[in-house]
Amino acid sequence: MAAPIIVVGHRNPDNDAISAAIGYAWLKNELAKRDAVPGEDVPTYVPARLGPLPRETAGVLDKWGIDVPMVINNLFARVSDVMTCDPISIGAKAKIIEAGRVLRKHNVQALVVTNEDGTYKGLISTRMIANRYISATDVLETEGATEMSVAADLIASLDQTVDTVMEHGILTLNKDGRLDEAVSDLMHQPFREAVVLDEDNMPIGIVTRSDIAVHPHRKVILVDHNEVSQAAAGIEDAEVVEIIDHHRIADVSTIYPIKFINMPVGSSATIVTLEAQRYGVTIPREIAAVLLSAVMTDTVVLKSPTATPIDAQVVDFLAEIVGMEPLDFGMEVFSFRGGDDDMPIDKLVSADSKEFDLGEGTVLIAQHETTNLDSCMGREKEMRAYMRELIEKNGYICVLLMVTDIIAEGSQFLCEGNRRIVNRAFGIECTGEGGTWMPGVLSRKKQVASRILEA
Ligand SMILES: [Mn+2]
Repeated sequence: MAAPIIVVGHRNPDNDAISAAIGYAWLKNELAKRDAVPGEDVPTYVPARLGPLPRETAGVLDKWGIDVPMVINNLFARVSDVMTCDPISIGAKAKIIEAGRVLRKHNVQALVVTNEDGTYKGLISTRMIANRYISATDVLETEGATEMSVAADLIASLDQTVDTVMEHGILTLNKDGRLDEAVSDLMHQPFREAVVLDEDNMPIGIVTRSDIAVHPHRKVILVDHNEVSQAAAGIEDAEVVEIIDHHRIADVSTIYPIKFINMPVGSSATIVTLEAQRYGVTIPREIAAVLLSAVMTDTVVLKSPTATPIDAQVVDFLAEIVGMEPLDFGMEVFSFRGGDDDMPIDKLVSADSKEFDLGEGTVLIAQHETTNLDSCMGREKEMRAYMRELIEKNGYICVLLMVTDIIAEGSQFLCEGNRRIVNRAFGIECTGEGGTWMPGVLSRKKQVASRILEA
C-alpha cells in the first residue's frame, strides 16, 4: 500500500493550521472512499502538525474526541519509503543448507539472522554462502588434499550453522531516518544490504542498493500556507500535491499542475468547508466543531477585517451542525486558552508569531488575543523582557507584540528593538512603556504586516 499523504499546516501552528489539516484530511479520505475503484489502492490522508498544539486546539480536540495530529519534523524521504517490510529471517543456529532452501523458496538475496527471541543478530546473503564454498578450494593448499577433500569440506559446510558464516557489521537503520543519509551510509559499507530495526531491536525491514536507485518523494498537501519559510524542513524534497490557503501567494513551487485553492477569506477552515459543500459530503458534528473553531479563532469571532460574508455563511452552516450559537461556541473556544495570568511568558508572547523579512532585517510580529487586556498588561515588564530576549537570541531588528482585545476590538501595540519601523508605518509613537492602543486593529495579516512591509 502506498504511503499515506500528509496534510499539514505551517510552522508554529495556530488553531487554523491544525484544524484545517484535520478537516481537509477527513474530507480527502471521504472522497477517496467514495471514488474508490474495486481492486485499486485507496489513498489515505493523515493530518500532521509542525509544532505544539495551541491551548484552544487542545481544548476543542479533547471536547469533541478527535485524535491529536502527529508531529512531523521534516518532509524528507525516509528509510520506510523504500524498505521492504517484514524481511525473511532465519535463526542463528539453523544450518546453511536450510538458509539455502529459504533463499530459494522466497527468491531473495539475503536473510536476516535472528536470535532465539527474534531480535536482530546479523545477515546472511547468497554472496556470503558463495564465499564459504569458494573457500573450500583452500583445502587444496594442504598436503595430500584432493578434489575429494574439497567435496568433503563442501558437504561439511552444509551442516555448519548460519551464525558461522553471517556478517555482524551490517548497517542498521531506523525506519524514520532520512533516506539521503541512509543512502550515503549504505554506499560506504562493503555490503549491499542494510537492516531496519525497531526500538526493540526487531528486524522490520531491509533496504538494498537496488531499492535506493529510485528516490521517492513524500506526498504532502499544504494547508494555511504556501511559503517555503513557513513549511516543514525538506519541503523542496517533497511532492506538494495540493494547496489550500488564504494567505498571499508566495514561493512553494511544484513539478506538476496541482489543485491550488487560495481565497481571500478569513480562514483555511472556511475553504475546507466550502470544498465539503461543493462535493456534497455531509460534515459530521465533531469535524464541524473543529472547522468552526478555526474560523472563529482566525477571524476573532468574525470581528477581524479579514472576515468576509462567506465566513459568516460558513459559520452559520457549521454552527447549525454543531447545534450551538456561533458566538457561544466562539467564546468557549477562546476560554480554552485559559487565563493570561498563569500562561508561561514564552507562550503568551510568541505562541502566535510570524517573521517578516524587510530586507534590512527581520521583524517578528506576535499576536496575543485576550478577553481581558488589563490582566495581560499587568505583565508588561515580563513581556518586554521576553521580547528583548527574542531580539538577542534571533537577531530581529524589531519585535512587535499586538495584544488584541477581542471584546474591545482593538490591539495594544508593544514594541521592542527599532521602534521607528512600527512608528513610521502607523504614524504613532510607541515608547518603551505602556504601549499604544490601536482601536479596530485586529488582523496581523491585513492591518499590520502589510503596512510594515510597505512602509
Ligand atoms: Mn489561517
